[in-house]
Amino acid sequence: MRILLISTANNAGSIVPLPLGLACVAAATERAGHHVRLLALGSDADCENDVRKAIKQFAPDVIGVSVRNIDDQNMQLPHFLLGSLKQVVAVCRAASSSPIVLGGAGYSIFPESALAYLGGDMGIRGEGETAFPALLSWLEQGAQSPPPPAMHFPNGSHSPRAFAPALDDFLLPEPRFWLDFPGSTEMRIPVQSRRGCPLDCIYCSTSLIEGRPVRRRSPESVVEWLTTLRHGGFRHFHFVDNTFNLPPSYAKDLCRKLIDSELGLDWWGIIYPKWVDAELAELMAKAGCTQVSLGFESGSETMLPQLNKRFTCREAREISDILAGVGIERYGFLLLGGPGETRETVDESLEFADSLRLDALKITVGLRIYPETPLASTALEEGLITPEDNLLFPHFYISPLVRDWLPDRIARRESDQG
Ligand code: B12
Repeated sequence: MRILLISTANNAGSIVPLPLGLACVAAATERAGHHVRLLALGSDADCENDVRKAIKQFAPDVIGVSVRNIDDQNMQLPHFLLGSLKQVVAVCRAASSSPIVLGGAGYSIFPESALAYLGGDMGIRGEGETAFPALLSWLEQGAQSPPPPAMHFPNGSHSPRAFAPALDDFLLPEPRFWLDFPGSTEMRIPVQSRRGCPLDCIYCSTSLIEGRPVRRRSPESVVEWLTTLRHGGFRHFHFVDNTFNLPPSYAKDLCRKLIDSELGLDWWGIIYPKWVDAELAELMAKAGCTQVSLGFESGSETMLPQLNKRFTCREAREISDILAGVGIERYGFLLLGGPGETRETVDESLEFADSLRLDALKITVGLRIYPETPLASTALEEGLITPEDNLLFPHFYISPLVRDWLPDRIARRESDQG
């Protein structure tokens, strides 16, 4: 079959990520014997014309659309990002009668409401490498048998999800794929070594996207892939794993193999402030880690358990110091306004974050409410949302004890700091 896969870019954050997820789906679809064309739309380009042109030239039998970001999670000035994607789907619909399939991280959080809002014919929740080729065979055979796993339909019916237990069988994009993106050799190429997160922070949507158990690629295959990319001219990488340091034995093994490979890489990873000892930090630095996102989110002993964080302020501080000690830059994150937040806990968090002498600190006020999370239940109990609310459209939690004060407090702090 002829398969057109579309990704969109947007200016929701300071970094515009390269479409790793869709590239993985494209590789699996080609391997299954289909003819694939990938259309990565830019944020300022004339997207609708690009879509019309691609459909006219390629005449796809199926169109897959990747839905990554729903919104920018900014309570003060929320940007809902699906309006332009809805338009892209409408253009596909007008230019082609082929089925339109939705998938992606954002889609997987809201499989029903995103399908309804965007107007796709069907969606796949979660990873697409097995599910999308299975869907294509099902369509080729006339869609007579029960649908393959992870599918959602506009009438609300869906088939159960399935997660691959290990990731080595899934292909990764080759260097030539990234070379098509202007400036990509200077950008951070996304790398993924693990999927899934068992940690259950009260607000987080990751388990809806990737499931809870940590599923891995072998460190050997990650290093093999990075070697190919290095030889293809790429040096800068971003490990997009939810928690680079989980499990720590895997993280150490991966770092050791990276060190042995002598690739001279420079990479960024996301660290949960627990399970990092001096040995891991040193291995990370030697393996090329120059920056980490350090997601402590709060610096208050009262708030950490409220957010279901499994570390203490002391542990977060020790890890921050260990990382600084080996020369890794630390980008810290505070997420303020969660259940139970008070002026005192906010002040504790700000003081804590300042005392870490981070290289950068991002403060978010108000927590984006995702479905099926403990935060959504709390918001419901407290009357902040109702069961009828469609959470696809951004709703935020902010503790009633700081609601009238916190946004100004943080705005003032940020303007004071220039
Ligand atoms: C790493 C990451 C980042 C990194 C990206 C680094 C990089 N160079 O790529 C950084 C830190 C820059 C970042 C920034 C932001 N991020 Co972010 N990010 C992630 C994270 C943790 C992983 C994404 C990833 O690369 N996954 C790996 C790939 C392989 O998986 P995938 O893309 O999901 O693709 C698979 C499936 O979804 C599916 N699939 C994908 N496309 C398609 C298409 C079809 C047709 C099918 C069938 C299947 C399919 O198959 C793929 C392979 O299995 C996710 C959370 C998560 N666990 O998914 C959040 C996430 C995507 N980010 C999110 C957000 C909000 C943002 C920001 C807006 C935050 C901000 N305010 O700045 C910015 C936006 C940046 C931008 N302009 O787009 C949200 C999106 C939801 C929402 N509310 O919109 C997520 C889901 C986190 C969350 N809150 O739950 N992010």
